[in-house]
Amino acid sequence: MTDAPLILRGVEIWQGALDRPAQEAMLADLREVVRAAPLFSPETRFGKKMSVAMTSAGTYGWYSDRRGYRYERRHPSGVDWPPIPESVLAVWRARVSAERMPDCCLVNYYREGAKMGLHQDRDEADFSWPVLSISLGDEARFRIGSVDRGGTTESVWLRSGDVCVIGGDARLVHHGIDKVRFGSSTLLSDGGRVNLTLRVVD
Ligand code: MD3
Ligand code: FE
Repeated sequence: MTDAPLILRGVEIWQGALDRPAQEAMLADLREVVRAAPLFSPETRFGKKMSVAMTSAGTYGWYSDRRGYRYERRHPSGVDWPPIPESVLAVWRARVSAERMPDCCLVNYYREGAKMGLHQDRDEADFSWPVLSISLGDEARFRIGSVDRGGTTESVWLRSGDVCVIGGDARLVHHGIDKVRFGSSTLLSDGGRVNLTLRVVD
């Protein structure tokens, strides 16, 4: 990789980092993950179901219910989360570190109309590790604010194969997904968007 990333409020966006064959191979690996640990839509602590469906791979999975947001060692069905696919770990190794692997790969699935409100990712123990995100399928408008609540925001469209690295001063910025242009990509035959976030949790 010789080209430089787009940088928006400290978030590194590597557009087109994964070519189509790499995206297809990763999606095939993710189908195995979803077979072992089916997608579910968690409830927020306000008792409202999220529009995004999700599951995880790795030692920890992200989970939410009326008791709040947290990492859990098992899928709600009681099974361990499946291992993070090698195709996904390879992206982390290339872009973040070969010294320490992530212990959570959150898989977000956006059906038609799904979105994610502005929030911070702060359930992890050590914010010195960046979060790495991989977008697959339909394009989505990603919004970035600042570390403090309120203030201005900026947005950028994330497309299939884009990789974001969020570290340093950007690690605690507010961010969200406004909307997905449903059916804009041919990667998923039924449409929709998959986003992976890789994190070091503890
Ligand atoms: C900026 N997911 O799962 S990925 C999430 O596209 C999440 O599904 C979005 O936000 C999605 O928590 C955005 C890009 C991203 C991921 C983590 C971040 C941006 C971030 C952490 C801090 C700041
Ligand atoms: Fe987030």
